[in-house]
Amino acid sequence: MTRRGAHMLTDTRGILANTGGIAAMEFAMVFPVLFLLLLGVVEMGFVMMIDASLERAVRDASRYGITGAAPDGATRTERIREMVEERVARWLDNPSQITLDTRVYGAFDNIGEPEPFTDLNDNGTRDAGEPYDDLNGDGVWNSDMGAAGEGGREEIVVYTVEFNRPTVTGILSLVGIDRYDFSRRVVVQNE
Ligand SMILES: [Ca+2]
Ligand SMILES: [Ca+2]
Repeated sequence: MTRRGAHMLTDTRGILANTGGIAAMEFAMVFPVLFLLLLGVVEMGFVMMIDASLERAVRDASRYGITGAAPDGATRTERIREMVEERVARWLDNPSQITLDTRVYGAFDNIGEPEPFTDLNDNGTRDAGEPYDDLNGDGVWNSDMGAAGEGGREEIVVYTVEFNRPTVTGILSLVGIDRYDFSRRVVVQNE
Protein backbone atom coordinates (compact mmCIF):
# COMPACT_ATOMS: atom_id res chain seq x y z
CA MET A 1 0.00 0.00 0.00
CA THR A 2 1.39 3.43 -0.92
CA ARG A 3 1.56 6.33 1.48
CA ARG A 4 -1.23 8.06 -0.37
CA GLY A 5 -3.43 4.97 -0.11
CA ALA A 6 -2.92 4.81 3.65
CA HIS A 7 -4.02 8.46 3.99
CA MET A 8 -7.14 7.81 2.02
CA LEU A 9 -8.00 4.86 4.25
CA THR A 10 -7.60 7.01 7.36
CA ASP A 11 -9.81 9.70 5.84
CA THR A 12 -12.54 7.22 5.00
CA ARG A 13 -12.52 5.87 8.54
CA GLY A 14 -12.92 9.40 9.82
CA ILE A 15 -15.98 9.96 7.63
CA LEU A 16 -17.51 6.66 8.71
CA ALA A 17 -16.97 7.50 12.37
CA ASN A 18 -18.60 10.89 11.84
CA THR A 19 -21.62 9.36 10.11
CA GLY A 20 -22.04 6.97 13.04
CA GLY A 21 -21.91 9.90 15.45
CA ILE A 22 -24.61 11.79 13.56
CA ALA A 23 -26.88 8.71 13.47
CA ALA A 24 -26.50 8.24 17.23
CA MET A 25 -27.30 11.91 17.79
CA GLU A 26 -30.37 11.73 15.55
CA PHE A 27 -31.55 8.65 17.40
CA ALA A 28 -31.03 10.39 20.73
CA MET A 29 -33.26 13.24 19.50
CA VAL A 30 -35.92 11.03 17.91
CA PHE A 31 -36.11 8.44 20.68
CA PRO A 32 -37.96 10.60 23.23
CA VAL A 33 -40.49 11.54 20.56
CA LEU A 34 -41.04 7.90 19.63
CA PHE A 35 -41.33 6.96 23.27
CA LEU A 36 -43.95 9.63 23.93
CA LEU A 37 -45.82 8.52 20.82
CA LEU A 38 -45.78 4.92 22.02
CA LEU A 39 -47.10 5.94 25.45
CA GLY A 40 -49.82 7.92 23.71
CA VAL A 41 -50.87 4.86 21.72
CA VAL A 42 -50.90 2.71 24.89
CA GLU A 43 -52.97 5.34 26.71
CA MET A 44 -55.45 5.51 23.85
CA GLY A 45 -55.74 1.71 23.83
CA PHE A 46 -56.61 1.70 27.52
CA VAL A 47 -59.20 4.45 27.11
CA MET A 48 -60.88 2.45 24.34
CA MET A 49 -60.91 -0.70 26.48
CA ILE A 50 -62.35 1.11 29.51
CA ASP A 51 -64.95 2.78 27.34
CA ALA A 52 -65.93 -0.54 25.76
CA SER A 53 -66.38 -2.09 29.24
CA LEU A 54 -68.60 0.80 30.28
CA GLU A 55 -70.66 0.51 27.10
CA ARG A 56 -71.19 -3.20 27.76
CA ALA A 57 -72.02 -2.58 31.43
CA VAL A 58 -74.76 -0.04 30.67
CA ARG A 59 -76.17 -2.10 27.81
CA ASP A 60 -76.30 -5.36 29.79
CA ALA A 61 -77.75 -3.66 32.88
CA SER A 62 -80.47 -1.86 30.91
CA ARG A 63 -81.28 -5.02 28.94
CA TYR A 64 -81.78 -6.81 32.23
CA GLY A 65 -83.85 -3.91 33.58
CA ILE A 66 -86.21 -4.02 30.58
CA THR A 67 -87.38 -7.55 31.43
CA GLY A 68 -88.60 -6.57 34.89
CA ALA A 69 -87.05 -9.81 36.19
CA ALA A 70 -86.90 -10.11 39.98
CA PRO A 71 -83.70 -11.82 41.17
CA ASP A 72 -83.51 -14.17 44.17
CA GLY A 73 -82.22 -12.61 47.37
CA ALA A 74 -81.64 -9.11 45.99
CA THR A 75 -83.65 -6.19 44.69
CA ARG A 76 -83.63 -5.29 41.00
CA THR A 77 -81.72 -2.12 41.88
CA GLU A 78 -79.02 -4.19 43.60
CA ARG A 79 -78.79 -6.66 40.72
CA ILE A 80 -78.46 -3.87 38.14
CA ARG A 81 -75.72 -2.20 40.19
CA GLU A 82 -73.97 -5.55 40.55
CA MET A 83 -74.02 -6.08 36.77
CA VAL A 84 -72.43 -2.67 36.18
CA GLU A 85 -69.78 -3.25 38.86
CA GLU A 86 -68.89 -6.69 37.50
CA ARG A 87 -68.02 -5.13 34.15
CA VAL A 88 -66.16 -1.95 35.12
CA ALA A 89 -64.89 -2.36 38.69
CA ARG A 90 -61.53 -3.69 37.48
CA TRP A 91 -60.73 -0.21 36.18
CA LEU A 92 -61.28 1.43 39.57
CA ASP A 93 -59.71 1.28 43.03
CA ASN A 94 -63.15 0.94 44.54
CA PRO A 95 -66.49 0.06 42.90
CA SER A 96 -68.18 2.72 45.07
CA GLN A 97 -66.65 5.27 42.68
CA ILE A 98 -69.22 4.25 40.07
CA THR A 99 -72.27 6.49 39.84
CA LEU A 100 -75.34 4.64 38.55
CA ASP A 101 -78.47 6.65 37.99
CA THR A 102 -81.76 5.30 36.67
CA ARG A 103 -84.64 7.66 35.93
CA VAL A 104 -88.15 6.72 34.95
CA TYR A 105 -90.40 8.67 32.57
CA GLY A 106 -93.91 8.14 31.27
CA ALA A 107 -92.91 9.14 27.72
CA PHE A 108 -89.77 9.76 25.67
CA ASP A 109 -90.72 13.45 25.32
CA ASN A 110 -90.57 13.88 29.10
CA ILE A 111 -86.85 13.10 29.32
CA GLY A 112 -85.02 16.13 30.68
CA GLU A 113 -88.23 18.16 31.00
CA PRO A 114 -88.99 20.06 34.22
CA GLU A 115 -92.00 19.39 36.42
CA PRO A 116 -94.75 21.77 35.24
CA PHE A 117 -95.10 24.92 37.37
CA THR A 118 -97.09 28.14 37.44
CA ASP A 119 -94.76 31.00 36.58
CA LEU A 120 -96.40 33.60 38.84
CA ASN A 121 -93.78 36.34 38.29
CA ASP A 122 -93.46 35.49 34.58
CA ASN A 123 -89.64 35.28 34.58
CA GLY A 124 -89.49 31.95 32.72
CA THR A 125 -87.99 30.01 35.64
CA ARG A 126 -89.49 28.36 38.66
CA ASP A 127 -88.96 30.37 41.85
CA ALA A 128 -89.48 29.22 45.42
CA GLY A 129 -93.14 29.32 46.31
CA GLU A 130 -94.47 29.00 42.75
CA PRO A 131 -96.90 26.07 42.61
CA TYR A 132 -95.83 22.93 40.73
CA ASP A 133 -96.92 19.41 39.85
CA ASP A 134 -94.81 16.92 41.77
CA LEU A 135 -94.90 14.32 39.00
CA ASN A 136 -92.11 12.17 40.43
CA GLY A 137 -93.53 12.37 43.93
CA ASP A 138 -90.32 13.30 45.75
CA GLY A 139 -91.82 16.29 47.55
CA VAL A 140 -89.74 18.95 45.77
CA TRP A 141 -89.79 20.67 42.36
CA ASN A 142 -87.28 19.13 39.92
CA SER A 143 -85.80 20.57 36.75
CA ASP A 144 -85.99 16.99 35.42
CA MET A 145 -89.22 15.13 36.12
CA GLY A 146 -87.62 11.64 36.00
CA ALA A 147 -88.43 9.50 39.05
CA ALA A 148 -85.92 7.25 40.80
CA GLY A 149 -86.16 3.51 40.14
CA GLU A 150 -86.17 1.05 37.27
CA GLY A 151 -89.76 1.65 36.21
CA GLY A 152 -92.75 -0.58 35.56
CA ARG A 153 -94.12 -2.09 32.38
CA GLU A 154 -93.73 0.07 29.24
CA GLU A 155 -92.17 2.95 31.13
CA ILE A 156 -89.13 4.74 29.70
CA VAL A 157 -85.94 4.39 31.71
CA VAL A 158 -82.70 6.33 31.29
CA TYR A 159 -79.61 4.56 32.62
CA THR A 160 -76.56 6.71 33.26
CA VAL A 161 -73.27 5.30 34.51
CA GLU A 162 -70.30 7.55 35.27
CA PHE A 163 -66.91 7.32 36.88
CA ASN A 164 -63.70 9.25 37.02
CA ARG A 165 -60.27 7.67 37.08
CA PRO A 166 -56.63 8.65 36.67
CA THR A 167 -54.94 8.30 33.28
CA VAL A 168 -53.07 5.01 32.83
CA THR A 169 -49.59 5.97 31.65
CA GLY A 170 -49.42 9.53 32.96
CA ILE A 171 -48.38 10.77 29.49
CA LEU A 172 -51.28 13.23 29.29
CA SER A 173 -50.06 15.12 32.34
CA LEU A 174 -47.79 16.82 29.78
CA VAL A 175 -50.90 18.56 28.49
CA GLY A 176 -52.44 19.01 31.93
CA ILE A 177 -54.76 15.96 31.94
CA ASP A 178 -54.47 13.71 35.00
CA ARG A 179 -57.93 12.14 35.14
CA TYR A 180 -60.76 11.19 32.82
CA ASP A 181 -64.54 11.26 33.15
CA PHE A 182 -66.20 8.22 31.64
CA SER A 183 -69.93 8.42 31.06
CA ARG A 184 -72.57 6.41 29.21
CA ARG A 185 -76.32 6.87 28.87
CA VAL A 186 -78.81 4.39 27.49
CA VAL A 187 -82.54 4.98 27.05
CA VAL A 188 -84.85 1.95 27.01
CA GLN A 189 -88.54 1.18 27.18
CA ASN A 190 -89.52 -1.58 29.58
CA GLU A 191 -91.39 -4.60 28.26
CA1 LIG B 1 -90.95 32.33 38.09
CA1 LIG C 1 -90.58 16.40 42.25
